[in-house]
Amino acid sequence: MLAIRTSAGRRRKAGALAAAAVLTGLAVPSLTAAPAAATTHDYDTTYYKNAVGKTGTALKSSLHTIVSDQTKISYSAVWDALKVTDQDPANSGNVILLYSGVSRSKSLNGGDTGDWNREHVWAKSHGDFGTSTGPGTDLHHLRPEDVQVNAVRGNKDFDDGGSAVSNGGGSLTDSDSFEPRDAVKGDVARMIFYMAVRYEGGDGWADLEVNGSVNNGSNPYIGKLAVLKQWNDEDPPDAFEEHRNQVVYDTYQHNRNPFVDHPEWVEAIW
Ligand SMILES: [Ca+2]
Ligand SMILES: [Ca+2]
Ligand SMILES: [Ca+2]
Repeated sequence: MLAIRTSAGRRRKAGALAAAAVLTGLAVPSLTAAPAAATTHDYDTTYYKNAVGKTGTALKSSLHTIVSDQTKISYSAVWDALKVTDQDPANSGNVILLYSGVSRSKSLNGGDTGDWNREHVWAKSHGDFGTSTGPGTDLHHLRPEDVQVNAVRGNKDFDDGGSAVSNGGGSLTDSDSFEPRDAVKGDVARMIFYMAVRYEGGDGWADLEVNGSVNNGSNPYIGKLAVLKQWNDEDPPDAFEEHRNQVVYDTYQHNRNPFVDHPEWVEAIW
């Protein structure tokens, strides 16, 4: 079986068609735009032992149990954590801002124009969880973002379309939705799917779920499901996203985003 090993130890099995093409000397079809292929991962026999082989609600339930075993951090501790998880690989003094793609000094965290702040990719009003320790401080969906771009995203749901966001790196928005730049579309989708699995109505928090709507308001939902699934396929995990997942696991929360390790589990559940 052909396998391509990625930076974080993920192995992607190439399809039979690609294998046959290699054997006969034909061009190998691109795999990048196809739905996420089945993968194996270094954590399959340990962390994901009870989830591997399951699908649907059984997989979702198993992953919920696995990722709910975590360390939680305070909202003030999120500042310093983001300076590590989202450090610019090319400049250790900077972080990469999620939607704008800008590299900005770690020291410019704050609330003024030109600063970066803590973006809740799962907008905290959707389920009204605020910033007390819990979903509002979960690093798996918190990213540095420019203060003004963050304000433009606000609490909008995710969907394709709109006009360009000023300094948004190619992100688009309209009255009821936000479309991140292409390079982080999959990151955003996998963060949303993580939150839907991690928060199932226990611990006093709302049951967060993905639906097909925009204008979800303060309901504990974020849309649109079909668009987020497409973004997961179009933008597979890269080295930055995989490294970030590992740092959150090793250093802060000791839980993983399963959809960064196994993007095909999105389709297996939804
Ligand atoms: Ca819209
Ligand atoms: Ca990406
Ligand atoms: Ca849920």
